[in-house]
Amino acid sequence: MYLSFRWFAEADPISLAYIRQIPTMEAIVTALYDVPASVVWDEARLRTLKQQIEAHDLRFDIVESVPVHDHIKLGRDNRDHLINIYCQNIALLGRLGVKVICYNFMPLFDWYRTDLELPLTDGSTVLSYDHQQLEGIASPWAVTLPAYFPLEDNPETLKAAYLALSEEELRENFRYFLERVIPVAEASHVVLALHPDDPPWSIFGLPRIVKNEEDLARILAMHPSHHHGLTFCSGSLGANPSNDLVQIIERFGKRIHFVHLRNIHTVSEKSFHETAHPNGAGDLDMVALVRALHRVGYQGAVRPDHGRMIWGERGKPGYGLYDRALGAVYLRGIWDAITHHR
Ligand code: DNO
Repeated sequence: MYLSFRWFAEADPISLAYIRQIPTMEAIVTALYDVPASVVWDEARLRTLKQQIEAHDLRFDIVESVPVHDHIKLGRDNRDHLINIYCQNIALLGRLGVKVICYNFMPLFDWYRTDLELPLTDGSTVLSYDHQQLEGIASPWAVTLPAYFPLEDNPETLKAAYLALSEEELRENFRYFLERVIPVAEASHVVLALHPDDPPWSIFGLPRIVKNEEDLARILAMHPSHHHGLTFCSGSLGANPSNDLVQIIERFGKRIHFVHLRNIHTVSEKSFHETAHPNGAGDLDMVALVRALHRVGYQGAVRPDHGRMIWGERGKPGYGLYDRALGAVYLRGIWDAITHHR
């Protein structure tokens, strides 16, 4: 594995110079976050981004995400046009040397939390999710999380359309998308890495199709190409304690193209909060996950996913510098302990 770090470019209070100082950090994970899903990305802007990253001796080889337009997920009549734009973005990123595109197929919302600043007893704050609280939320759009792309439709209209869509229909719309983008990914030497649903269950009554091992198996069976793969995200899948994360890594290892590692603590059913990365800080066994990744021969990027806000840092919820840097070094330490032979 090698280390990578998510950076929100000009919208990020953290500088590349600081990220560079995290020991053994190799790559930046980013995107053009202000561009809606119906638009082909600007090549000049991407080239500038790449130069900036490389000027700090880091690589620009992972994009997270290229957003999938809601009309594609809904299977609307204009989907071929929008898929074509998606294909143009894949080809463009491939030309720029990007190797991995992380994306998701979650209706309307990307990830979701009900509290962005839950205080822990150590004085830090974390992101948390409580399903009961979610059900009482008057406006789902009151919570703004990092990495949401601009919506191009009225959200209530979209929500109503999704509520009428079954999981089976959403899955078929995913298959339709996949059959058209995978050949382009192959020709562009880019692998696509589908991110699981976060949290891994239906929210606001919307269908979700990437929640557990069975979903992942179905999805991978839709297309045999190596370019159709997964982002393994411990915090997303791990929020459902019946997901066996080690088993998921072992079963789908060859199709895992990108890894997000973070820890969480489950408070009660469908209620959890994030924690620092190490074993013991949360319920997930990070050491077992890294060992499993090593066993399946994983060679791609790992990024320390969300961290706590510590040491007085202010910034994007979950995406501060300090705790993610601690997480990075911890994960790297586990990897070294497994792989280092004198
Ligand atoms: C949250 C992230 C997600 C992820 C997308 C991938 O922190 O893990 O926003 O980037 O779901 O498309």
